[in-house]
Amino acid sequence: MKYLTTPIYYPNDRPHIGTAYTTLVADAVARYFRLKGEETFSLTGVDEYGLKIQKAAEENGMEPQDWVDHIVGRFHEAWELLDMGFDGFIRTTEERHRATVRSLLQKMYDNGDVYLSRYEGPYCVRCEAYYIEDELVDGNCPVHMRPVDVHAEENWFFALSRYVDPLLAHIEANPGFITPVERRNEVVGFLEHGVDDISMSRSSLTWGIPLPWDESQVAYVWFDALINYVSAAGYADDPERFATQWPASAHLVGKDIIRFHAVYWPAMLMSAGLPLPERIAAHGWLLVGGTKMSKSNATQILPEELVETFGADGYRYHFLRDVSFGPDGNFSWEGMVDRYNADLANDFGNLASRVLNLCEKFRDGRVPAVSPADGPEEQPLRSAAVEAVAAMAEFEDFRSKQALEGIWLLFRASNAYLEMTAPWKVAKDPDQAERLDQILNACLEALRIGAILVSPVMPGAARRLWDKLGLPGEPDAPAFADRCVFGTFPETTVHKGDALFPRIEA
Ligand code: ME8
Repeated sequence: MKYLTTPIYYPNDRPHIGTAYTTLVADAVARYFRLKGEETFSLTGVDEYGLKIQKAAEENGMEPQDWVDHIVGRFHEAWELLDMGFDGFIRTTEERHRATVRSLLQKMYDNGDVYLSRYEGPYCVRCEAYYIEDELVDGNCPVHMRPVDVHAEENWFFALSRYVDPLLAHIEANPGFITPVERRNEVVGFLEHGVDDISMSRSSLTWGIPLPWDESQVAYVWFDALINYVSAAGYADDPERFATQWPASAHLVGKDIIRFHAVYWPAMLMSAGLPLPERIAAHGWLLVGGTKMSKSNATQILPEELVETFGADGYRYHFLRDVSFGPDGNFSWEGMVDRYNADLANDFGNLASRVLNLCEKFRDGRVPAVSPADGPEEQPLRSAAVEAVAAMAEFEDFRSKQALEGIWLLFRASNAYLEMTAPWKVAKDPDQAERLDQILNACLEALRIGAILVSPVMPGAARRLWDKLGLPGEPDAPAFADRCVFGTFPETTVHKGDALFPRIEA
């Protein structure tokens, strides 16, 4: 079973294109695994406790529970708008999560890894994280570059330092545990530098999950949030599913939260006696005008602003094609328009309209199921189909850009094939009727394969093209490799209809 997760986002505001990026990669990769025929569970959700949310509620004059109940709808709306097909959505205020958190924390306590101590130090509420003085930049939080608070409390501490050696050993033995390698090195460096035990509870806060052994304190929000991955896999409410679903195949996260996922979380799991996730895959930041796109800055862009112009498929294509998973990526409106027009309106959309137009014009939309020729003209098309199918494996490593580059070889080869075989000329010669059928059949077959291959990235466009091709069933049915062998396109009634991707004027 493939189990993929996104971070659970803070519902202190609505989702922006940065939040949507991780969610999108997870959704596309989960769709890829389903298309491959693997049993898959994809998870997203919201992180509803903690000081940050309590403050957001106060600022809006609401009780925290009312606030999160109100704002969670924005996440559902955004994910629906972007055609995200998640199997699970978790809210940390759910009972299944509360029960799981209490059970896991109790295990850590019983294991002798938890003790009472006094904490005093800098705290960034936006990060919901403690820092040590050395990490501050001019006294500011290194992520948000804003002043930190000083927190002083008697708290429960987790003996994180005990897990440094086992963790380093695990990272050493499992080179794919933290990717990409830059993040792995960062984590190893952090661990080797010496790690302090960390406070895992709050006495001054009520908006959280009470510790089972000391109800006067609530769990520090990260000690509750990380456990969502286990709660959503059925730990408390569906042990049978939990047995097949845990450990997760991959936690997808932004690089801002790598330490929580690659240090705290595995240590917590070791302490609670649960297996570790197979992989923590971190991506870079989405930058707008060179700075990190975030909830608090003025450059915030919301998905709906882009979907209005580019549609959900255009949105999904752009971010999956242009932002590599790993390094930071820059967003620009101009770049998005150029990419859309070049790849979607031209290469893909235009190909579909030209082919469907020829089928309507010369064959009334019904092309006989003649087996496509296998001559020198067809060779590049056939090899491109094989390469495009092979490129799908790039999704295994979240390399959607490389997968899409591979798929585009097929569309480019199809366009070249059209130019070379010039069916509009062939149609003028009645003696060449069968050759025309062969050419059109080959083009339709390329489109059929293309529709299947783009379905993880553009489920809507894949479906629309499938309907235009008059094909039965679904483009995203399982076992794509078998379904993408270049063969004979069946005799269906095809129709051109509206453009798949209308051109956008800059
Ligand atoms: O950190 N570029 O929630 P959060 C790319 N609740 N990705 C971005 C981004 C950007 N500019 N801005 C945000 C939390 N993200 C915790 C997580 S998990 C147990 C708890 C994405 O709402 C990226 O995935 O601040 C980042 O890690 C996440 O949003 C942070 O979301």
